[in-house]
Amino acid sequence: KVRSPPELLEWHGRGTTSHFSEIVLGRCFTYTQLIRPELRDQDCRKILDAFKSAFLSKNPCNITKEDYQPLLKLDTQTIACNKTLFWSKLKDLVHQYTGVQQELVTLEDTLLGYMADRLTWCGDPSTSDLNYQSCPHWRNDCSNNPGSVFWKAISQKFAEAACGVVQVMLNGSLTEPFDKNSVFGSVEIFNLRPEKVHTVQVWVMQDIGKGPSDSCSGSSLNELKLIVNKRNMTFVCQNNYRPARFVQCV
Ligand code: 2NF
Repeated sequence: KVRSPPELLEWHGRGTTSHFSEIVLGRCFTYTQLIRPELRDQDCRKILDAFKSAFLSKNPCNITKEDYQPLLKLDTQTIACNKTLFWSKLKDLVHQYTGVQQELVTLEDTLLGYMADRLTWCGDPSTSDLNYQSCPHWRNDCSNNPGSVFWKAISQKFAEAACGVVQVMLNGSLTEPFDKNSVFGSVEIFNLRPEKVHTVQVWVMQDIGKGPSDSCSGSSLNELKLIVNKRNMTFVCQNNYRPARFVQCV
């Protein structure tokens, strides 16, 4: 296919990350050989093929969760109870915190989340190639694009697998720390299994230097509390959880 000049870009989002396949394959080997050697028998080429088959040669605005099922089936990783950490609007702080508190597992610490983090990818119905020029932007083009559907599908599976107490880190410097349109607020919270998850423990973290505020008593967190209680789980909320406060300072 001939490269289109920049003014004729099909979509408004950035194109597939250069060397996408090599990065995904390399990350898969890094993860399964070095980070979680108990997964060393996973077949990374098979995983990469299933990943690409989910979206190659397809309309990148018509991707469904089913497209990713073969990939999700290859991932057999389990996560211990009480170790799952969800987050919304606080990606950097969460990963700084899990850097020191290595027991906790975010989606980006699972095989599929680790492989895909910060990458973009899409295909095109008229070719079997990746589209390196542009991919649909989730707000400006379409929500059923390969990236958004992937994150929702693996977020759903991650939430369904959680058990015991789950932790959630939210951004207390926003007027709505709990955003019901976010992946956490629309997918993860509704896919926790109350038979397995007894408590949702929320840490609301404020930016350093902002005056004290009590987000846990605000209307946004109350909305989350109502959802959690209605689903028969216990809601616990803490403002500026101390152990995470320390990593904010460094
Ligand atoms: O990129 C990731 N690592 C990622 C993306 C989406 C969802 C991770 N998640 C999982 C994590 F495990 C968290 O528990 O969901 C939770 C965070 O998602 P959120 O939507 O609650 O939080 P945001 O900070 O609003 O979004 C996280 C990242 O995803 C992008 C957003 O730009 C940010 O970089 N994002 C959010 N919604 C969409 C969407 N519909 C999206 N990207 C594409 N399509």
